[in-house]
Amino acid sequence: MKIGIVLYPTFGGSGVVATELGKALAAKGHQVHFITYSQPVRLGSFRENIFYHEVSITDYPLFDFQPYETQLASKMVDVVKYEKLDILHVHYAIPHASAAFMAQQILKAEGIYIPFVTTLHGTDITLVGKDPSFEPVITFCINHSDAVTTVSESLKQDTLAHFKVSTDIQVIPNFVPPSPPHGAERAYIRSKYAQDEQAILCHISNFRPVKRTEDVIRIFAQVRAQKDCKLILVGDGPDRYACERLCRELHLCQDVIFLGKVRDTVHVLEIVDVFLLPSETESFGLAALEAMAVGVPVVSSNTGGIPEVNIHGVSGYLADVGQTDQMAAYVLDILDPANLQAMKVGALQTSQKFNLAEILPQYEELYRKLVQKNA
Ligand code: GMT
Repeated sequence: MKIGIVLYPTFGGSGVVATELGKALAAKGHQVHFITYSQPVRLGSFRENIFYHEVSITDYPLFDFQPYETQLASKMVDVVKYEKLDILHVHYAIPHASAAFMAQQILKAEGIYIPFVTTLHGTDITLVGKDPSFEPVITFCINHSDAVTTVSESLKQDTLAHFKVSTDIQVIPNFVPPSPPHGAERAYIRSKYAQDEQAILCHISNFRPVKRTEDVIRIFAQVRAQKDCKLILVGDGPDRYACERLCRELHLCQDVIFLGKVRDTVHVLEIVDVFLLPSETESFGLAALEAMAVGVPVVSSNTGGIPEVNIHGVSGYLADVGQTDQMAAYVLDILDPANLQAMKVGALQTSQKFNLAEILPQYEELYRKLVQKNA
């Protein structure tokens, strides 16, 4: 099939999933056309069957706000028409699904029918979507997509609760692609950040308030009081400065490493012992799954879709949002040499449910059904 994928090209989970999905489809022989405003972070170098179409944004002095949605819709029309795409898959409701609908209508007027799948990733529904000013557009887009998927059952229920949905929603969970282990290099890299006897805790996010990154520092402070350890923080965003300040206040600076944005987070995850995700809400928690997939247990909050990914007592532990004492106690429990190995195995095994090999055919099947229906 010839598949167009529309995504946010940044470090966010939705962009990561969309990019990895496209790469996996291309590896299976489908022709994949990414359509967005800059090269997706995880796209990597030249690969067979992958094409990238950049939406250029006009910098015209009349516009205070650039009409990205219109330019995106025009680009979709162009790519569908001239690359002869069979289907569009848009990640995130606004403005991708609304632009897809517009493109579909334009093409219909020219006698071309292009079905589009909308995948909801969470923030489009749980945060942005709750802003009533977006509600009519999001509801319309959901109900006029040829198919809608969510990345967790929890997000499906949230969508049904917040919008008047008249279409079926299929849950297709996120996945992690297999990654070759680093072996000997891993020990060398680890030695640059911690002594052998020190544990390494880790958190990866965009440091937005929903991630509760200051909780990460507070959990670490409590663990650090009982056990020699380091904390590696990956990512950047609005709450980073508050975290740096908190580290100074709590005299933790020598043990907390802020790496900033990192492209291949798997290499960081390979050297850590416990991953922390104390978010206010998460539709899925891709970062936690990525940690589990390299055998790193997770201590997280228990909201949204996280309990569908992190299984309490198996792949890590869950606690109520803000319960940093409880989370710190769980970290210490995992780091106990009597438990660590079993938890690592539990994390790895649990992650296998989200193997690429399990998830990819679900998208292919969905595309096939829609393409056949519209043939
Ligand atoms: O979490 C973010 O701020 C980024 C956001 C996004 O839209 O990329 O992540 C959402 O989608 C990810 C991929 O499906 C999920 O793993 C995250 O849980 C979800 N974030 C939230 O629901 C807050």
